[in-house]
Amino acid sequence: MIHNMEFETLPREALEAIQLRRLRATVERVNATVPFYREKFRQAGIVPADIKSLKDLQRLPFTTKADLRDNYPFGMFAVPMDNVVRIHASSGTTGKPTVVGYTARDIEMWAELMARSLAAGGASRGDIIHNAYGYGLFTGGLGVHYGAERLGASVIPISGGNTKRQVMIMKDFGPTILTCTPSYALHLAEVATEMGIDFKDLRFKSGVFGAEPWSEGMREEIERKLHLTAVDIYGLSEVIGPGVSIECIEAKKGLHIFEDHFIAEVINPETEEVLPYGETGELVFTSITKEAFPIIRYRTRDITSLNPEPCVCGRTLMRMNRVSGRTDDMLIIRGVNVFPSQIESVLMEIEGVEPHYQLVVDRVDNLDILSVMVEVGEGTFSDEVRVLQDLEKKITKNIKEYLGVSVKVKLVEPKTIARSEGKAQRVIDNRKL
Ligand code: DLL
Repeated sequence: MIHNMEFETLPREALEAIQLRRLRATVERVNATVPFYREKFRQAGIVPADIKSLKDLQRLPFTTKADLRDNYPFGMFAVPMDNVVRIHASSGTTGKPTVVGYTARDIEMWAELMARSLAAGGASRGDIIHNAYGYGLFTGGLGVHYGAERLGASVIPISGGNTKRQVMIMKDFGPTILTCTPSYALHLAEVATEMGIDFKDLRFKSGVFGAEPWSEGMREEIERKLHLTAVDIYGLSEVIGPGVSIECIEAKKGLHIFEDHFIAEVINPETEEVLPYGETGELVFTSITKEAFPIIRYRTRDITSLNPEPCVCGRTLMRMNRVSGRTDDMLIIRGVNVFPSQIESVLMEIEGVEPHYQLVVDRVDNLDILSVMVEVGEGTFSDEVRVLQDLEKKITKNIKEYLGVSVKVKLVEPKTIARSEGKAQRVIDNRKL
């Protein structure tokens, strides 16, 4: 269902007029209130009045994660702390977290976008939302929570972890919508099975899964094991949190970007040139309505492409394709670029393999060696050694064939790869140690 009929179905021209007006106001405001942007604009020789068309966005400098670190914790805020009602932070793998702030109006806007997202994912008033995204500094839990309330649905603020208890509550409360990371969804299914509970007997209709990359094959696996329709939700703390874009349940083909609040571009990460629709590169976002933490041309490091074609659902909002990985996740194995999600796609095609895997990267004599640890099903594991050896060979061969890279495949026993309650750790990189 379309939550905001007016803004989600605007004709392009009307949408662009709104974008330009909001972009100009944002640039004006950050120039006046955030020393970092004022200085960046000065260095680029740009004044806010130079932004006369949407194309002029390309004249503005990019903002990077390093810029946010340099201004840690509150240096990028565009309002006095008196007006900040919420703070979130994203942990990241190294160093200090990235800190973001929200005014009361930002929270309102975010709740509206999350209500739109949940509606696109099949939720409405009367639904019970089992929200297993983590509550805390992470934006997932509270983001979904406010959206669910805005929609008028009932929300179970279960957060992540304590999985057995989650399953009991699912059985007793009869939630109809599941929200969590795709990896945790699979873990929930696994624990339910151990407890003798079949998702077939639960009431779930759909799940809104995101916060980490996942493949089409993983979607099929989740839909089969959890007996629900799985949609992809995308977002990042720096832009707002979850609710930047979402698949519609009607098409499940690309994520509609809430363009009345965020302008998306895709660039070549090396040359920084803006790429035409359809071409794959790094996603860049500019927020055009946020008050406390506006962001100009933020380089997300996420890799995708944009699709402006109309969608069957009736939304006119442009779609981005599923994020296949991050520029900083890319492994270069003997000269070949590989993303963990590509390995996942190959694994998911193979019979007998479970959706639990981990990639280990080592550097030996200046060469990156990639080991793929993957779990096999109980049935397969009890088979003869020869069967396992054949499976191992098959995986190695398929990865070589599809991705052009030689890897070491190691089959491991069921349930030996650590399960995640939030974002799964798919890569163990021993090169930095
Ligand atoms: O993960 C916000 C979120 C919460 C999104 C709940 C969806 C659901 P961060 O912790 O700041 O925010 O991490 C943002 O996670 O730049 C992507 O690399 C990755 N990511 C988020 N959603 C997806 C997705 C939240 N659907 C970073 N597919 C982003 C692939 C995703 N990657």
